[in-house]
Formats: sequence, structure tokens, C-alpha cells
Amino acid sequence: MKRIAIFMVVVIGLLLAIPGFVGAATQIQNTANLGYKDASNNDYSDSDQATVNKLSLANATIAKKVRNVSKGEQSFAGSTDGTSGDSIEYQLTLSNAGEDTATWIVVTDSLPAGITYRPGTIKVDGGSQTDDSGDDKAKFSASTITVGRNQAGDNGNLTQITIPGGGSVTILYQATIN
Ligand SMILES: [Ca+2]
Repeated sequence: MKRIAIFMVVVIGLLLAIPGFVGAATQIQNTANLGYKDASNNDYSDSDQATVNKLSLANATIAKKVRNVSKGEQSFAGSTDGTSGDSIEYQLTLSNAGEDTATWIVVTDSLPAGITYRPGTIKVDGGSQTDDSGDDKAKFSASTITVGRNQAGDNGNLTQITIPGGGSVTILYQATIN
């Protein structure tokens, strides 16, 4: 039986309306100094520092998993096995661990050679999306799934999606192993 390992080497972009990269943190360090003498009047010192990683106020991440629908897999994992003709489903989970709402989110996911998109299978938080642009939150064109739009609106006028602080958005779509 030919086994095909499915790797998650897919270009994924998750853009936020804030400067910097997704999940960016600024490292802030400060140092406390100690000075003292011993009984012979020798000088000594020591110091130590602590670090605060200040996260962006919107701090979003993306996690991608897959399951083999044809094999009846119920849960998603980082990889699965399958053979030609099997239906698989990808799951993209966007999470915002920050305080602010993450806005103008754009997710792109280009299918690699060996995997063919199953038309009409994109769902965003359980809501079915069409493959066309300009009618809802997602589209499929040029082997790429796109969800959301940026501030310039140059993604085929898709509907803007946001993630509130502490919230998440789940995207699903299905494909076939060639
Ligand atoms: Ca659509």
C-alpha cells in the first residue's frame, strides 16, 4: 500500500493591523546590584537581572492540524497517513492571547502538489463559506484559501474577521490526496 505522509509545509500568513510580527514580544530587562565588604574591608559585588517579555496588546497565533476523514479519524493532529483518493480535513485555529482585539486578519493557505482542494468545504467558526470572493469571509483561487481581508481590502472584498482578546477563530477545509 502506498503511504503518503502529509506534511504541514504550507505557507500561512496571519497579518494583524498592528506593527510588527505575530506574537511579537519586547524583552525588557533590569539589573539589581549588591555591594558589600567583609571583615577585612575587601569590597565585593554581585548583580542579577529579571526579564519581562512585553507582548503586543493583540497577540495572535495560528495552529494547523489535519485528520483523515476517509479513515474515520475524529481528532486532528499535526500529521496523518493516507492513500490516493482519501479525503482529509485541515483545521486552522487562530488564538489571541492578548488584551486587544486583533483586527484586519488575513489567513492564506496554499495547497501543495499532491493535495487537491474539495470545492465548497471552507468553514469559519462552523459557518460554510463559498469559494467565490466578495460574498463572505473566505475564497479559494489559484490553489490558495484566503480568509479575511486587510485594511486596504485587496483580498476580493472578503468580510473582515477579528479575534477578541482571549478569543479564537477556527477555519476548516477539506481536500483529497491525489
Ligand atoms: Ca466566498
